[in-house]
Amino acid sequence: MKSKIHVSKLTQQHIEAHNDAHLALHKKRLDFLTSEISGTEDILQKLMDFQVAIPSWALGTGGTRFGRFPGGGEPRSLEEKIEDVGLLHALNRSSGAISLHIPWDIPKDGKAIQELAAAHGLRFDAVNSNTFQDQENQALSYKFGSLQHVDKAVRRQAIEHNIEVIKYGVALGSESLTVWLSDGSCFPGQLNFRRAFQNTLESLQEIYTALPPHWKMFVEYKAFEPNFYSMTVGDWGQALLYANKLGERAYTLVDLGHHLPNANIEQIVALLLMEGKLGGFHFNDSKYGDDDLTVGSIRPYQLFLIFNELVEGGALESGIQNPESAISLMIDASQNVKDPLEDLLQSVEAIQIAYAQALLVDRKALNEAQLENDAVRCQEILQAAYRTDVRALVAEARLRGGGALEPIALFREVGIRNELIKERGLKTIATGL
Ligand SMILES: [Mn+2]
Repeated sequence: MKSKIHVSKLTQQHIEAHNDAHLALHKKRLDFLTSEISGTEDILQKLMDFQVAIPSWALGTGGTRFGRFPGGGEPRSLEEKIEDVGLLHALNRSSGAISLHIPWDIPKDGKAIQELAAAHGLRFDAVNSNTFQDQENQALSYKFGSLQHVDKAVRRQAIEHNIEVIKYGVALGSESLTVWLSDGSCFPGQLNFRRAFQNTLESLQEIYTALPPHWKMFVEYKAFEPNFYSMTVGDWGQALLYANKLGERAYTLVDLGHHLPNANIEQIVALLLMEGKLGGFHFNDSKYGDDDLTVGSIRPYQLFLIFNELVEGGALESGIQNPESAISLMIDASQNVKDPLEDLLQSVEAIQIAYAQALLVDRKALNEAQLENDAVRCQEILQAAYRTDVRALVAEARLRGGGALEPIALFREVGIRNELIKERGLKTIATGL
């Protein structure tokens, strides 16, 4: 697991000195936890194997339609984005993948970029196409949709873009394409629903046909925004329809922020998993809509319940044994008020905590209680796991992997943001939304 640290701002010595300083307290916490629970070695191994992909578009501050407030030292190029993800991975040893967005991150030299990523211990997760914006020099507009468009020429342009994204992905060693469409309508009657669906399906079929044999396609759904009356891939039912019609290498992708309020996401996850159509996640958190907040910051119990379903369905273990069947785990968040790198460290840790807690659930006892319709005991079993403080286990997994006991504390101790600002400048703006 240990790979050489390639980040100039953070050295092996920084990590070792930090860990030495925090070791005594960590040991105390870990000893207490291991005396309370069983199977810690198994959980530790699973945590060490567990990797979450970082999106290239979350490394700078995001913004809203009202404005954007860059925090300084944002990556100016794809190389610097890879350096930032390498930094996160060196700190937590669980951010070993990066997900790119085209055309924001077009690699000029695929081989060189792949080598740079490998030097940081990173691989390329899904590549993402973008037909929700018009790019400079683009012949036709996506104002009224892309793959659904009434004009065949617009659909053709959007299909070609997706095929181009696949080619960039192939050059980097990526093995999946995520398609998120903003297509839909803002007013009743604006769109013929069935025609929009059929056009979208036919367009997706052409893209699917262009996938290399071992590639997967992820169809991401979203309930509303930017279209506010209908979305052509609006929920998991529609995404599943497309995925089923496309073929066995097409899957749905669950973005936690893309549901109507109070949707039971864990149930959606369980059923998609049962159907073999759960391709992956975009993790984030929200209170109102697609808020793109730090994972686990608002509804950590929901996150735990989702991981409970993943563990129950064996989704994460089968991926380790058989990478072909692995579920893609990606973060899709955006920050306006936090340092984006600190935010990502928090997000990855929240995911690891939810995973570790889900591994603690006494599944045999839960199954028995379910069969006896003992709702009280079912809740006790789930919440006993959820209320266990597993942070020492997650820290131990980081320590064993060569990372830092307290990644955010070390990030601040070393003054990494200031180093990035010195090198890149205060007024840099990373590509993205
Ligand atoms: Mn997403």
